[in-house]
Amino acid sequence: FAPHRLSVAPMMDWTDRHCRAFHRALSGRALLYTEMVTAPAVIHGDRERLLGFDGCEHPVALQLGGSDPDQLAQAARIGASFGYDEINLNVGCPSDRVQSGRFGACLMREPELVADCMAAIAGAVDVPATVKCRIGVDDQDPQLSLFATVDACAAVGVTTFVVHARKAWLQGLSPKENRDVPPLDYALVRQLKRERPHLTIVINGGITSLEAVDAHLDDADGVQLDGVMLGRAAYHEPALLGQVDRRVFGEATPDVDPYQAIERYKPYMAARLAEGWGLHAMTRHMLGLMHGRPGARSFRRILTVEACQPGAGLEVVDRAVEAVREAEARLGRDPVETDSVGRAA
Ligand code: FMN
Repeated sequence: FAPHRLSVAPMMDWTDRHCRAFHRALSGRALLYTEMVTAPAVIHGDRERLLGFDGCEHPVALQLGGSDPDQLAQAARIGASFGYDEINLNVGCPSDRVQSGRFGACLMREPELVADCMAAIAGAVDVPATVKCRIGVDDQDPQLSLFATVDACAAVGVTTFVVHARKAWLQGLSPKENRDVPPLDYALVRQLKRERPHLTIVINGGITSLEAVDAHLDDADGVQLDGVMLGRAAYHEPALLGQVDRRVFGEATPDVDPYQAIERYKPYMAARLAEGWGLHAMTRHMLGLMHGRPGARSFRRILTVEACQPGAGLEVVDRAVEAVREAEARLGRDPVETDSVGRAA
């Protein structure tokens, strides 16, 4: 059992509990990460709101932000008591808010502090304590900064590292630009695995298709990476996840198509609606599900506009699905009528 073989990245404002439950409707095996939650928020904030999740989400990892070992230990303990399967430390987020709190990517400059934090987390919980990091920041030499962070953490017993294979440039780039502009260095991540073969190394950054996932997991150069983490691709084209149990984890199960995923997600949505959640809180994560299919635009529009109306229920989801089925049927009858975004082809 290799839970890290395919994971969905922590994404602030995106991978909330509803999103994770939806992704779980597509894949039983992918490891799902929460958004980053800061250690002080876990300790002092509304824990149920920040940490509550549904049992269907397992395996699910809690990502913490912070740089105070005692606080992180306390937050990790609380996370473990909620039932998270892994506690992950964010050593990659470049936002100003995070830098001023001295955590996230700027910790790439302080490997010993990261190791202290990881020792504190690992000492507080029985579940795995893992790191998600960049290869370096600013003018650091990534050959040195990546190995320094990994080796310091490995020395205190950390065995699993997710590496976003680019630097963060902490001056002058927005967090969004920091996910695209600094160049990717996949070769360095493979080098890390080659030189530290006993560690579990997961690669992340700019991986947009299952063909690319296969290529990263291939051991063509004698290096066998342990896993791939997908961020934006999994969010914008979640149908990808419907193939990963078979294709990446080697399960004998058939793929889950988007229609089946919606049916599987419905009981979760019904339960949350009954608790008073708005439909849109759940459907907003589904907008890309029909990506590439005729009717995808109508699907998105119905789930965006109608799902926001007060009292909107699952009938809105049914209407959105129907719009895709109708467009597919129309296209079947007249293949030149429309393309995937509804334009005349
Ligand atoms: N990375 C984190 O470690 N913690 C976060 O909370 C976090 N929030 C993100 C929010 C958004 C909207 C996006 C797009 C990315 C975020 N990231 C965060 C970075 C992703 O986890 C991932 O490392 C990055 O998007 C690169 O992977 P990708 O190219 O597959 O998207």
